Amino acid sequence: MSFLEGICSCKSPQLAVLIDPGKTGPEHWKILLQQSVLPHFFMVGGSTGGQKETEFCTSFLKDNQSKPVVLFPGNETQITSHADAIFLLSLLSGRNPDLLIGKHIRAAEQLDALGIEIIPTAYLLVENGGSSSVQQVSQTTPIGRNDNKLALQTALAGQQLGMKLIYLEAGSGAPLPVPVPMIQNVKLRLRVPLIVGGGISSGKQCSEALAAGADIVVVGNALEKNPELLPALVNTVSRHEN
Ligand code: 1GP
Repeated sequence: MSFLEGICSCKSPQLAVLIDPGKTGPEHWKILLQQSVLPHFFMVGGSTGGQKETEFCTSFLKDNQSKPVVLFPGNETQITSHADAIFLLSLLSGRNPDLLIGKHIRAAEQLDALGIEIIPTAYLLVENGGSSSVQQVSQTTPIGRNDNKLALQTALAGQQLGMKLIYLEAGSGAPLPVPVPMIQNVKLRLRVPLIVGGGISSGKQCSEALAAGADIVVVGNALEKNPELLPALVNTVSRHEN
């Protein structure tokens, strides 16, 4: 079964832990892996790291635990064959052609040769009450926090273009996560799985995103600050199992 088939056939919500190899190293990763329970899968990526850091981190995770590892590339160099899959992100909330298709073209031959599972993912940046690195790096305007209509239209367009996942992103370390009404509104009309991330730093926020309809919740920053929060987040997600 492919990684995507596993996600689509899973009736229960999932927790993904995002590891940024440009900001953290083996000391941090070891503490995460020593926790009593692990997330459903790991994501590797960030705004600064390159190929070397991505490969090192991905190999470390594959060698030291058994959960899938998925690339979440912040740029086209963050690619390695050691991962199980890659979220091939297209920033549909913005109008930066490079992030819609340009980088994808530049990485296409390399990706094709790697042979890892490619998961086309509609990436929607949502206003977060501040500014995030993805906002600065992408030079795009995020979807307004109250613009549920635009969020839904953009998510549906992604689905109609054949994208396999929709990712509502408030940005790493966001002061405010994606609003609950926006998650609810998008989820109502969506047939593909919905990922929600950015600024989720407690079991309560994780629970709210799941109750609103997120199929996968992503947590990064909060675990960089406190890896020991992981078991509480895993327990929160398991309480939402059907
Ligand atoms: C960022 O959605 C992810 O791309 C995770 O965000 O680091 O704020 O948890 P945080």
